[in-house]
Amino acid sequence: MSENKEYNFKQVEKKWQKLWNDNSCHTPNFTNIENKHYCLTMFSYPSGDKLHVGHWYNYGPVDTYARYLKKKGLNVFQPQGFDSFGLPAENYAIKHGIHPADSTDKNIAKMKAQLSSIGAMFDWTNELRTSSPEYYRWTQWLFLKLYKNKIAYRKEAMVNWDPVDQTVLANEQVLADGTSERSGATVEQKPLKQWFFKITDYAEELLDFNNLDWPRKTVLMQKNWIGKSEGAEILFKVDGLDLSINVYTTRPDTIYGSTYLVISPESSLLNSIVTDDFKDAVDEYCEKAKLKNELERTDLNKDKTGTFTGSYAINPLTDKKIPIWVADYVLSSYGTGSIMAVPGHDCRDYEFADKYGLEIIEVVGSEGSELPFTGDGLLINSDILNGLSIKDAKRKIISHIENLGLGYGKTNYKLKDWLISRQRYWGTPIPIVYDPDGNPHPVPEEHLPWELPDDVDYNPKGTSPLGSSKSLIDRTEKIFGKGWTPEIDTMDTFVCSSWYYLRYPNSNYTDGPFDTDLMKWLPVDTYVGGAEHATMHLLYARFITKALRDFGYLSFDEPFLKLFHQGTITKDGSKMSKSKGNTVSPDEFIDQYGSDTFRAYLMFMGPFDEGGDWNDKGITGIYRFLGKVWRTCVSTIESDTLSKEDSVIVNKTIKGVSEDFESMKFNTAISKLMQYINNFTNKDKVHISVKETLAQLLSPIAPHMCEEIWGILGKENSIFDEPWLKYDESLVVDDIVVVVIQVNGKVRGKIEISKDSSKDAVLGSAKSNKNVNQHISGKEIVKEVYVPGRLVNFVVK
Ligand code: ANZ
Repeated sequence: MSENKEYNFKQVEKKWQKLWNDNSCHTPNFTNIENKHYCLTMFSYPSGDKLHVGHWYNYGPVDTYARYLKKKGLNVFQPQGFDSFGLPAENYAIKHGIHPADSTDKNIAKMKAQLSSIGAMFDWTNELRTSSPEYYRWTQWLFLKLYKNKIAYRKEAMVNWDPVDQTVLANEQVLADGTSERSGATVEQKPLKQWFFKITDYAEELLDFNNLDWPRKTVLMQKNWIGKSEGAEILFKVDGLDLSINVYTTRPDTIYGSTYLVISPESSLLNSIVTDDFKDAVDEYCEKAKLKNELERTDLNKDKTGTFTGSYAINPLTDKKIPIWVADYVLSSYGTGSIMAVPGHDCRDYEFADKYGLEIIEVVGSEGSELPFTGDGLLINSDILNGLSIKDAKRKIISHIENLGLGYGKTNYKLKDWLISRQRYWGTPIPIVYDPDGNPHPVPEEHLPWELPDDVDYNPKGTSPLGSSKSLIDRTEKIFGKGWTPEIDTMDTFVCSSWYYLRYPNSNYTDGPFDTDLMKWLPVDTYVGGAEHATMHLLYARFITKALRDFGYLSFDEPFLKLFHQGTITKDGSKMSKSKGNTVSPDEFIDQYGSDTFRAYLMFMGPFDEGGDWNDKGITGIYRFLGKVWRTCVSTIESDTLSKEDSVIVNKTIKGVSEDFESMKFNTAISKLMQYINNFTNKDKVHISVKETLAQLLSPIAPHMCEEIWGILGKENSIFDEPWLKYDESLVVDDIVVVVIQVNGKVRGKIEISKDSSKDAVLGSAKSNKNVNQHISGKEIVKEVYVPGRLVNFVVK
């Protein structure tokens, strides 16, 4: 560290953090909408007591981007807050024996101090905490609006029950192997009365990503999650009964190949369909099915099971009697809960039919391929559909069954309504009370916030902790009357984060959830956070925005225009996270090398969207680099003139770094600045513009140091008020061009040459290109064509 003794990062960083704060540098001018840029990073859970390197990796680089945008002339708003309700905070509190409110406050205080050490442009005047009554009263307001508009509703449903955390989980919190994302326990199914938000009303609109600059992968994940499928519902009469079974199929074209029906074990039709002889076997089968979750039931690799009901249905097109089975590979929660099985063309049906000896009919020509054939082909064995393509056959059969009154075309979505009830303490109380007959009523707005009571044993016992609060029951009876009871579930924490971005522009607003005058600051222009939020938070936020728009509170359709996912920081190969216990604290590095060095090091680790495995070996390299920057800018004597050569370096670096910042390629921006400084470190004198350019380009990455350098260079304004540098086009034109080489008109290679190279030189290097050489060696070159700077063509015999 001796080389760097002139630069006292501790003093400088503290000094600027204080000055920036004292001068409210990070609160934008909220009245200037024209250049507004709302730059948001996903807020964090105060679940542990420390920010780790992974958090920094989200906040540091995004601040660099925000500072770059500010220098480009944008009026940047970068707020910060805490998603302080929810399981992580509650579990932490339980583990440490402290009330969640106290531990949350303490954790937030520590995290705030750490966040401040980043020296980011956070507008702390608009901080928010989702667990504060000033915030959650508006989460409750949101619930009431959804309730009034029939988007929030209550129903009994099978829910995912986590036996370790003793709570219901949303589908998204259950991993593909059927275990809980958080506790790792095998999730069970349990019936409970729950609150839901009807996100399915928005399924179609949520598939529209027009005008959004989002990662393709995330768009695809949301689309798959919503899972739109187009098909038909068709009625099959049950033989001998005055009853029909309605099936959902995406392949109505294959109806002539449907040789049996399957109904789900939960189907309410079962009782009427099962014949006496088969009742015991069916009952036993259905009991067993209860033990499996949806993922196990739909797993393609698992053995298919089922049992015959004793009844038959009539295939409405062939008039043939086909058996009705019950099997758990058919889910009650999708489509109509019953299917027409087509073993010739569906893998699950084929496996099932093969196992139980059911008839298999081929109805799509497979030209020798084995069954089940799921590809494209022409219809066979299908009467009126014979010879048609699948597409045409679908169209024809749908209109045919519609005409016969046997069914109709139908679109289905995999997306289910959002289950928001949690049987936990640390969350927003659901503002609902029940009259003595058990009917739900909304808590009138004048009673909001409907406060979370204190007199609660918050250790999980399998029922909602709020049920143990005497004060909550007393409050309810006092306001509503004797015999009235409160709802004791709290809301999923994802409800809190589904609207927080609306409140930030005025987080102290008391007349509503968000300051309507400031809604021009929305949508968020740049949103950065983890890709793991693709199907939960990011979908919920889109849904809530659309719902609030429909209720007349917002005039835009989407919350986040541009979305970026930072990569993941791993430690020894696995994701750095509190739950894995492999976190690394940034504090010691900041103490030893300073905040700027630490931030720059993180950004230098790899592409921002890829992340990387943490090790601290390279941090001294970055520390030395910043030391060089300091000495070059502060100690090197200034020369009067700027050579053409240096001017080219200056302009090319401005261009390159600007392009890198634009696409958040911070690691390559830093290497360009390293190359830049290497051009000047051995010179006795450098021109002032070399120094100024360096400080300017590096300022978003090392804000404290560059602000200090700016002052030393004699500037009175903040470097962040100084406009981003422009470059001189004429000085950045590359004199290297790529020439394509063809042999007999076919491209055989490419070479890079200097723009001014002579024809002979170009032809010489073209011939020595390895691949080209293979195509001309041993042959006679009859003609050599050269289009300067672009193309060479050798005509050979
Ligand atoms: C006949 C058929 C023939 C089917 C064929 C597929 C291929 P997606 O695309 O996922 O919507 N299905 C319908 N409801 C179901 C349920 N509740 N549980 C399990 N499977 C169900 O798939 C729809 C297809 O999945 C439907 O089309 C149905 O099988 C099955 F060659 O009907 B198909």
